[in-house]
Amino acid sequence: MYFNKTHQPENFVFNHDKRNAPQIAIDGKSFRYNWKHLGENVHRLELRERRWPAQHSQAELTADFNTDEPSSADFDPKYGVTLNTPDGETLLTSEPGRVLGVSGQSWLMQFAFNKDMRFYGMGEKVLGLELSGIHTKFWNTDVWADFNMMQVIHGQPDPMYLSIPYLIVKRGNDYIGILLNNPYAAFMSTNPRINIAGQSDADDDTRTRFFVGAPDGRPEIYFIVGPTLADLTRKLQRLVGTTPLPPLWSLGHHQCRWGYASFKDLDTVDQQLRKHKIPNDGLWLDIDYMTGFRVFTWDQKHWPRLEAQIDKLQANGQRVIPIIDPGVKLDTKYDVYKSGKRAGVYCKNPADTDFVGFVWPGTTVFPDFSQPRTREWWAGWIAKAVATPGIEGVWIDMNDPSTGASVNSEMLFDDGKLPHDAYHNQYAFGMAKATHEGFLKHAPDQRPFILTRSGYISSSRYSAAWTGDNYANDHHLKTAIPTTLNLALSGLPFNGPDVPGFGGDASPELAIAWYKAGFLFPVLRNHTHRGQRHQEPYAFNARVTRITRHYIRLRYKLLPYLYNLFVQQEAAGEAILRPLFYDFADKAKLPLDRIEDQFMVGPAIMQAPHLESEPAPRDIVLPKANWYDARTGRWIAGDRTIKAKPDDETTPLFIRDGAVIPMRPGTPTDNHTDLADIELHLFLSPDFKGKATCTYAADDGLSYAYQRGERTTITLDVQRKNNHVTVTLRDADFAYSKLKVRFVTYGNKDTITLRTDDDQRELNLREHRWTLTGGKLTGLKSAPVTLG
Ligand code: NBV
Repeated sequence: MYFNKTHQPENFVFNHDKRNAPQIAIDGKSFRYNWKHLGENVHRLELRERRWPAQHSQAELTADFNTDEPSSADFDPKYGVTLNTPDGETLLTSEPGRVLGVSGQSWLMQFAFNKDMRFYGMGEKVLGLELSGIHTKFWNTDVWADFNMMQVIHGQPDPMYLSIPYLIVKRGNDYIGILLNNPYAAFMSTNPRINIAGQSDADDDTRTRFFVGAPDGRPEIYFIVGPTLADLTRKLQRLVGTTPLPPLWSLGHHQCRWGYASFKDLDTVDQQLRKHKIPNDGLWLDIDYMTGFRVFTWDQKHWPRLEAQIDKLQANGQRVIPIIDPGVKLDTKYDVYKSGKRAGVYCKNPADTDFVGFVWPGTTVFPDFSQPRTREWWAGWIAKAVATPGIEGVWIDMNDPSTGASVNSEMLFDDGKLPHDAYHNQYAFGMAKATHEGFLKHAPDQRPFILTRSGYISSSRYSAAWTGDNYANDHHLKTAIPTTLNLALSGLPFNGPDVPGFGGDASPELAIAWYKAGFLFPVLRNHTHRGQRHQEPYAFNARVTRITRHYIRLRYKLLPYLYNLFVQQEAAGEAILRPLFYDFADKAKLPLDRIEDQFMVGPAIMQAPHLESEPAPRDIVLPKANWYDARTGRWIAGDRTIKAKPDDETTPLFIRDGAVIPMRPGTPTDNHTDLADIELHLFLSPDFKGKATCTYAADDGLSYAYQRGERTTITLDVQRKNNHVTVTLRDADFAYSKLKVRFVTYGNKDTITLRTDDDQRELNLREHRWTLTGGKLTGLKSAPVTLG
């Protein structure tokens, strides 16, 4: 397949219908259409015609929107779509006379382009944050196998492992989203210049349009009017499925390496991490643990006494997370192969035998996850594999699917009836869903952690994603931020890159820069290619150990905050990492629309890291607010750009005025986080007016008991008047447990009154010094108060 050529409207025939026509007519064929307002300004357009007999997408969409909220959009066969703001301002229209085009099995919709449009989303792309002027495909690749290594290391390979055909169009501070529920190699073009062999000076007469489409598959398109980016993201997330609350331990630091060859290696990592008091939650096993790379086997020779060994690690607080590849070795003596053969679960080829590819174990067959019976069979093997105590998560790889030297077009689905292209992009989604089923089969009340390489629309329901095989260089460090942000805006917030780069050797400076930039990414996993230098946080030198440890500890200190962002994600679809224009209005005076080296972690924290291994001074845009500069402990005014100089220990990190941030007490040196034992940091500047509100939830961090009501939730209103801070507790429910809380405030003469329903008391405050990003901060801290 060509990755850099896409369908062009010039080769399509378009409809020319009258207003209100009951059907769309193209080239003598009649297309039935259905335009439906699903509620809350979310709309679905479906087209039916004989050439697309069935819907092949298995994405799990939930159209659970409030239909009382009016729509500000419309569809008509002559004029196509019109998407307005709720106030009636037009944001998007189809291009007149070019509403819908078809060309054989392919279809596309074309829209009028306006210069003020900005584009985002598109799932996993390494093309930067703002996506104007590109044409791109949605086709899961195995990046290192499908692209030239120079492009992998220094360039922008496209498409990547994970496909979500979703486009965000921004106009000023209004946003719309277009989601194609289509598993084929969908395509999008955001008004690129004509480009011939990399030269872009051809006569350019096409730049009035942008379009989206697919080479096959029944058209089903969702049009969402934000109006804000936060509204839009919440709606998309509810449509495709929010991320189920993950186990708390999955949000910790994880240590991986392709090449850990025995339990001795894992013990060494565990000992080193404990020796250096670096909190860590997961020790990851790459393919080295299997017998001849056969999935669902353990190499007893190099990994003897499995249960006892994992038990020992578990006693030290570590969880072991093995890799699982989908390919099953074609070996008639191998149980897994034999049972799959008996159950008839493998993909077929056109010759009606099992499709064979070449992966780690050699000749390999592939479970056909499009089939419920295959998922059931797979879930059975997963349930067995994770029955070993201490295994509460797995890592699913090579599910693009990667088939080595075999062309994957010959890998068919649904007993050979479904062409490869109809399921390719969904393969990892089916694998994650089946893996999830397996976990629940074994332990129905335990939240599993599944990390996937590839994915599709709705992958959020079953797995987190890491962004695949990156490289230890400045280029990959820089692209990691826009990639994770666009993934979050596309409905997959639980993601992150390999830190400090999978391929190549990170220099000590680069490792520090990666940790400073990535320590609050939703997934934080240190991973390295076999044969490269060891890149564990303690493996460089004392300076790297000290600095990376500081940031890992800071992540653990902020875990109650991070966890609560996930609570909000599950409940309302709120993004976790997000670009600045998610929380702040974009203004001509201080444009935010292309800032891809700064990001918000939830609504309260902004990072602006130095993204080089030789850090250089940089500009930081401070959106309109007061900001607490965590390096100096001073409040500074926003709505301007400031200069920042790099220094060894610190990273630019700012807290927004009015933030109430739940944290772990003290300096975490291990991974024992108790969500019911916290500090609440009240970041209220002397100028703070009004009321800050914070809702905090605590539960066991492990099971589904919270869904049965076993959760503690409090809401606090916080006000400041000069040096006096009043904290009012309301809407409290202590169904999980009481809360032990210490309050921290940042004015050095502050007093705090705590009001609850039946009590009002002044808190005793003592000076509190601590380190946030390297600089020493001084605040006032109360003794623990028990709520509930
Ligand atoms: O299993 C080996 C690697 C793994 O470490 C990596 O994280 C995956 O993305 N795997 C790919 C297979 C081969 C990589 C060249």
